[in-house]
Amino acid sequence: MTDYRKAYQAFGVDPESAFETLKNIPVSIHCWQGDDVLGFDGAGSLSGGIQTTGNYLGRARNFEELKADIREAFSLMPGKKRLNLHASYAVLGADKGKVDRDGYTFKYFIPWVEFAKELGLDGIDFNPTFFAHPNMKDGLTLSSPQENVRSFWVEHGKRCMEIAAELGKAFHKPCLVNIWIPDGFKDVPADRLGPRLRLKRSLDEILENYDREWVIPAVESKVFGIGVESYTVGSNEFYQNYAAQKGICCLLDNGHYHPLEYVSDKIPALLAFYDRVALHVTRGVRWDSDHVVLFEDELKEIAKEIVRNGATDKVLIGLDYFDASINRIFAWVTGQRSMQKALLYALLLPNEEMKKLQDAGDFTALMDLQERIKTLPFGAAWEDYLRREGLAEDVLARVRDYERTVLKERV
Ligand code: RNT
Ligand code: ZN
Repeated sequence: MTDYRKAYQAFGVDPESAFETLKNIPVSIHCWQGDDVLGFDGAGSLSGGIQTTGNYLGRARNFEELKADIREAFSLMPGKKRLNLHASYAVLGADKGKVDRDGYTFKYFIPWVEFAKELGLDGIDFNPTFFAHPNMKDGLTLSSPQENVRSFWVEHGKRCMEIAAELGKAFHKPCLVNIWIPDGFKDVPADRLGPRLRLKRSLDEILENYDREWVIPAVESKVFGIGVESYTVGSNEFYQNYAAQKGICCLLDNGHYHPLEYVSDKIPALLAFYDRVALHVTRGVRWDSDHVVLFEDELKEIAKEIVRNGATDKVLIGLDYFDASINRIFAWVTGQRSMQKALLYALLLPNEEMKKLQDAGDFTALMDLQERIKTLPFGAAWEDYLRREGLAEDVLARVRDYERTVLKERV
């Protein structure tokens, strides 16, 4: 028995069962880290208050390149993986330019299903793409006062619900459909209620008739975006009330709140009311900057709330970051590994013991325990987990190799 196990066992923690649990927690990995969120359906640049910065070599420019990069990145990621797709990644083939987002069907995603099956993934999650498209008018989509604009996006939402049902069936696992819209205003609005009532109506229409067995709808709120600083239609209160009333899911993106609000605290608040909570795990630096997820304090707190509330099957974990200033494969893998690390860290805590101390009001002993476990040999446990997954810590060497042989050719 290696030493790290003894160290954990002294605190009543069994690393073996932690590894076993971790292996079975799915993490949904976003496809959009590979190509700076551009997709395949014609958007030349991003819009809607989100931004990818940097110009690192090797951006995936098409389906084949993105598949190759996903294959490489996923081969370096431990644990159970799902793929998170945006509608803008439809593989349109000869229909490109002929069919718009309100006409997308499952057939444009069959190549993704085949690919995900080839990689042995747990399933695919899905997102309608309400940005980077000429039909965003005055920055609005589902909340637009122009009926032709609003109904175009409602149709897009409906198509996505239909596609998601097929994706769920294809893997026999429900597909999370996350609705995020960029709608908002740069400056002081004259009407804050009207757009929200229109958004409510649009969502009602999208959700009129979806497959409850295979689709899990979620709504993602936001506090503000670049260029839409003054008002966001889909705010936290709006979506939380909407989700509660409709019996759907809230998706919490930890870049979407005031910097002093913590998603780690919101998870248990929602678990008191909802069967499921979905996450976009990201790292905001001063704003919703979507930096690569790192093994930091708030990530650990988020993981603790998932693990110690017995919520590993209630919290649907998805990743959402995009960095174009460093090697994109490295960014992808580092973020996913950080999530896995945080989950392992949380699984290796004497959670029951700590709860008991809290309930007994022994905050002195609790502080003592919380501080002592911080210096346990976590690195050795992590390495052992990686080894069991057939992996090692040396991501950089592999990534550099791929950069030399594949990414550098993309000019
Ligand atoms: C934007 C939201 C949204 C997007 C992705 C691409 O602020 O976080 O989830 O990042 O859908
Ligand atoms: Zn997000």
